Amino acid sequence: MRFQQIAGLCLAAFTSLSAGAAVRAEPIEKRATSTTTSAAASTTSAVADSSCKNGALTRACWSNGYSIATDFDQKFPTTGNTVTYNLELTNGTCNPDGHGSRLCLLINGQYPGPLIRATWGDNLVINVKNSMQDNGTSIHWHGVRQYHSPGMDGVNGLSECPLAPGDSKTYSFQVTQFGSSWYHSHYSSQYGDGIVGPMIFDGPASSNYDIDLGPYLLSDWYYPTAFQINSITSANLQAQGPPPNADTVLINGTNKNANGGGSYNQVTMQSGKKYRLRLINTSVDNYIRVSLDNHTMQVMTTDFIPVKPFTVQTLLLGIGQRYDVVINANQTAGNYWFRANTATDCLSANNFYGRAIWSYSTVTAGTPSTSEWTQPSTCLEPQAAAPYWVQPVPSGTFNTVAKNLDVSLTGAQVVPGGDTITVWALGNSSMNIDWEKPTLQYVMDGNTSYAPQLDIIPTTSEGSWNYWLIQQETGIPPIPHPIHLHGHDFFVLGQGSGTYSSSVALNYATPIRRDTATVPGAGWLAIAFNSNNPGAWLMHCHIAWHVSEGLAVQFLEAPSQITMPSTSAFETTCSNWDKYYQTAYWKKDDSGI
Ligand SMILES: *[C@@H]1O[C@H](CO)[C@@H](O)[C@H](O)[C@H]1NC(C)=O
Ligand SMILES: *[C@@H]1O[C@H](CO)[C@@H](O)[C@H](O)[C@H]1NC(C)=O
Ligand SMILES: *[C@@H]1O[C@H](CO)[C@@H](O)[C@H](O)[C@H]1NC(C)=O
Ligand SMILES: *[C@@H]1O[C@H](CO)[C@@H](O)[C@H](O)[C@H]1NC(C)=O
Ligand SMILES: *[C@@H]1O[C@H](CO)[C@@H](O)[C@H](O)[C@H]1NC(C)=O
Ligand SMILES: *[C@@H]1O[C@H](CO)[C@@H](O)[C@H](O)[C@H]1NC(C)=O
Ligand SMILES: *[C@@H]1O[C@H](CO)[C@@H](O)[C@H](O)[C@H]1NC(C)=O
Ligand SMILES: *[C@@H]1O[C@H](CO)[C@@H](O)[C@H](O)[C@H]1NC(C)=O
Ligand SMILES: [Cu+2]
Repeated sequence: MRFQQIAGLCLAAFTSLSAGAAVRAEPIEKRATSTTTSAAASTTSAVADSSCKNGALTRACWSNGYSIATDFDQKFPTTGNTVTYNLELTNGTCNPDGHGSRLCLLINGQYPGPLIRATWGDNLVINVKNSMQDNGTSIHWHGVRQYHSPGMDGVNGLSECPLAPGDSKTYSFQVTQFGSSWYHSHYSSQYGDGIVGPMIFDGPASSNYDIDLGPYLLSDWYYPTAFQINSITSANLQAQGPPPNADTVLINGTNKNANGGGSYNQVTMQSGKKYRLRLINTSVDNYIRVSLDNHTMQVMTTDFIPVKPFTVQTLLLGIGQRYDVVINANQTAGNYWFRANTATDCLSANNFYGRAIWSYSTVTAGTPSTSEWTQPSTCLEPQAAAPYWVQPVPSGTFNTVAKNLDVSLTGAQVVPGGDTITVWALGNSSMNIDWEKPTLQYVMDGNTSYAPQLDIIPTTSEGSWNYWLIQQETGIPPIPHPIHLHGHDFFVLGQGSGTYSSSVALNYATPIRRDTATVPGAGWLAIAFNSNNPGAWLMHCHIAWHVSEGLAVQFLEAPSQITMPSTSAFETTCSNWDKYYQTAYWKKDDSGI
């Protein structure tokens, strides 16, 4: 019976919430034991409603046989609803912290860009118009799997040609995941100048909460433009010097500057309520550690992956990483600082920070006098982040089949101008994308003679596992790198400092699963992912300066099985781009991504 199944499923989700150790392979109906246990284990005193609809006390439920226990790689709803957004990119100005107006690349006239929100299973249609005078663009939907739609990944040089000024593209894809993320330009370091915005896909959650506060974008911010900083960074790298420091950290797009201008983001809490906050790191260079004075945060996701809820005082975010947290407004009514500190232990500079004010509704909002939680001193992501459902990786094989991708500084040439400059490399080679000839063009042509600087690596065959050891070479600055993979999540089998040794115990049984993870400075990261999504997928360091300097590879997965984008739309974008680029004022001067 349909109703029974839904109810059973949702109760099962509660049971596993309380037990905290669901094994997904087991039929979930069997795990439903008793309503009483489930209700008692939920985070408030009210009882779950009998039909187990998604609600404040039943966030693990969804609908029609889908819940937090669904393996969304295998199964996701198809709602038949289409949600449409129009994004127009323009060249304007912004002044997010009151320091002064600067050039800013805006979306629909604003920075950060508008929220894109859809429901699990919807079709998203996003019409992007490039109304900038002097830059191409392509928009990437960070963390979106793009199952059967690799032509919508928005990476110029892989999935498409850049959109020329005046041109438009319709991105459309089905939402097969749920949670919080962001979208951003993948055209050189362009997103550092403003082309970023948040995304929410509504679905079930592994923690209960009363109120969804929505996205909380955290970003480093510079007074010069990203294109200016990028060229200084590139020059500094020749002498192995650090990039320029950021000037501030923006919380939800705002902060006060050093002279007191600008304004703090303000949040009002009602005593006794639980708030869901979606922390999204949209930085270009800096690791940020966030905390709310006197309040702990219950973490429920890592990127798009629901995790067994765990509680922290502070949370470290690498670029591109997201954590959804629940904050319980159960402290003395007052004003509290929300802090976004740069993480000096991750070699991020310490001369700037972001602040916001969180106030209880019963007090007058004002400057807090609260003290911060003790700040950790190690640059490590939370290790308690076990996925909500256990998904083991075949064990024991890593040391025999894993291949190396070394992170190094090399003297390769990236600039088309012919200068030989020092750049970052992944796997001995620095990426240099060809905007005019994206990887999917090779696939359409059936041409396997890939230019070597595209750094194309074939994946293992469909259904089998890929194991990679990403090792930072010794003798170069010990900078941590947030590594992001497109088209997949990966399993983090291990992370450590120094040189990886085969005697290290890796975690195959309950690995953290996410789409962005850190190679510690002078350390290593061991990852695995399953070939289950034909396409051309970028894997890169999300520090904008590093990917601009080539720290990337691309995996070409099952080229013969790729669902291709419409040939005519693809070719029109490319021919418009070719026409524009012949007379373009600015030319490509980095990896292109
Ligand atoms: C933005 O406008 C400035 C000033 O007119 C111009 O120099 C710059 O090239 C423009 N940038 C883009 C991306 O259109
Ligand atoms: C993009 O525009 C900026 C100015 O806004 C300029 O500095 C940069 O060189 C341009 N880059 C490309 C590759 O068009
Ligand atoms: C973030 O800013 C947006 C736009 O100003 C606002 O609507 C939203 O409430 C803010 N979010 C929080 C959590 O303060
Ligand atoms: C964002 O990530 C970067 C680099 O990974 C990091 O330096 C920065 O502190 C992070 N920001 C936040 C707010 O966590
Ligand atoms: C916050 O916590 C500190 C340390 O436990 C305590 O001394 C202080 O009174 C608390 N502040 C408020 C406003 O509750
Ligand atoms: C407040 O809520 C947190 C998180 O749910 C909990 O760990 C803590 O014990 C609570 N504190 C009080 C004073 O109720
Ligand atoms: C990189 O070079 C090293 C040393 O020459 C070699 O052992 C390794 O296999 C190379 N890696 C790749 C991915 O080509
Ligand atoms: C394959 O691509 C390479 C690199 O762009 C090009 O030089 C070659 O002519 C192409 N081969 C065919 C058969 O199209
Ligand atoms: Cu990096």
